[in-house]
Amino acid sequence: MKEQLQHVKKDFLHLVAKVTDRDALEQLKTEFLGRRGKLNAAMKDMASLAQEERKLVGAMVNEVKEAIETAYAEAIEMASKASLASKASGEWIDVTQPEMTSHPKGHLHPITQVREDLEDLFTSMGFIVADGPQMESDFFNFTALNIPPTHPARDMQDTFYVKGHEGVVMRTHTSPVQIRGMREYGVPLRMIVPGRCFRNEATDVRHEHTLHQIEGVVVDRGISFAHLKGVLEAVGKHLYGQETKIRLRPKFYPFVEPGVNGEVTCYLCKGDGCRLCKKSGWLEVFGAGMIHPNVLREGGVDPQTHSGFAFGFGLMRLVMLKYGIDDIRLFESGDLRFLNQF
Ligand code: FA5
Repeated sequence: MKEQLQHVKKDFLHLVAKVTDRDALEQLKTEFLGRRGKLNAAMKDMASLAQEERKLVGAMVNEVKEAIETAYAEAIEMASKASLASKASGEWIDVTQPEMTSHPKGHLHPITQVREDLEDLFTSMGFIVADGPQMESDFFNFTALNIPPTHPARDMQDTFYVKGHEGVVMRTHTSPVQIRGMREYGVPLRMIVPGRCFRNEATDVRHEHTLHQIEGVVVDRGISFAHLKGVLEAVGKHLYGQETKIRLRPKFYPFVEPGVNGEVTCYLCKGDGCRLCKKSGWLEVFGAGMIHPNVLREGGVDPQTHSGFAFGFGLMRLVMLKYGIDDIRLFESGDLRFLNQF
């Protein structure tokens, strides 16, 4: 049997040296190593050998198999190189052709740049970045946020309704994800939600029908208004410099209690009053407040044991303030004269 095995190896090495075509090489390998191949045929009496002898023959079988596989791999590599070389010999390069002009690289939209910068800031404070649907149910966008169908607060955020889909709207704010986030991740929760929103508005220099917001939500035991102020101050300083102060004044939002309107000291006049801040020294950038108990309940959180705050930044207005952009409609205009400045 040992002799037979040596023959198999010798035969293969002899034949493989003559073949240069990949298909023929594969066929040859099957002829030798396949189930009905020559190697298996040479091993057919192995079962009848004594144990010691079987061990020796087994080792030889492995050695023959390895030698065949190595020779096969080398032959395949040579066949591939040869086929590439023959292909290349049929091609040519015109060295007199002018150099290909490189394609100009694009860059991130200013809204994306500021959004990513804020995502970094919030994740460094332990927040997760979550997402929610832009086509939202009327329930999550309004009703679950304490704005039932007959509530006058619905008029403040008129939206687009989806034809043929009763009870579906284009979301007017990122606040529905407050509830979705609590349901999905439970408590304690530290989350921001950047995203597109839509409002049925007459557009002007400060209003767009498609706008970007960043929602922030923190829910845990013992969360207070002081925590909210601390986080908002950190954002204000990050965006507009260390000397920035924030001011919170009462404002009604049905889904928070108490609710506030948040302003930062004008970065242009440092609070003295100028054209940008309409002489007030303050710039309005967000809505915020302590999450209403009804909203916590909708999120599956017990208001007896947990409390939380939420805020919503108008991302476009933040970017306008940062770069001194005076017309919000430029963002979605696709005008390269505007975009190339960032
Ligand atoms: C809200 O949308 C609340 N969901 C914010 C909030 C979240 C309050 C959590 C309390 C707790 P408001 O309608 O004020 O609030 O909008 C928030 C910000 O979105 C505004 O300050 C403004 O910067 C921006 N915004 C609103 N409407 C438009 C619009 N048509 N175009 C551009 N930005 C807008």
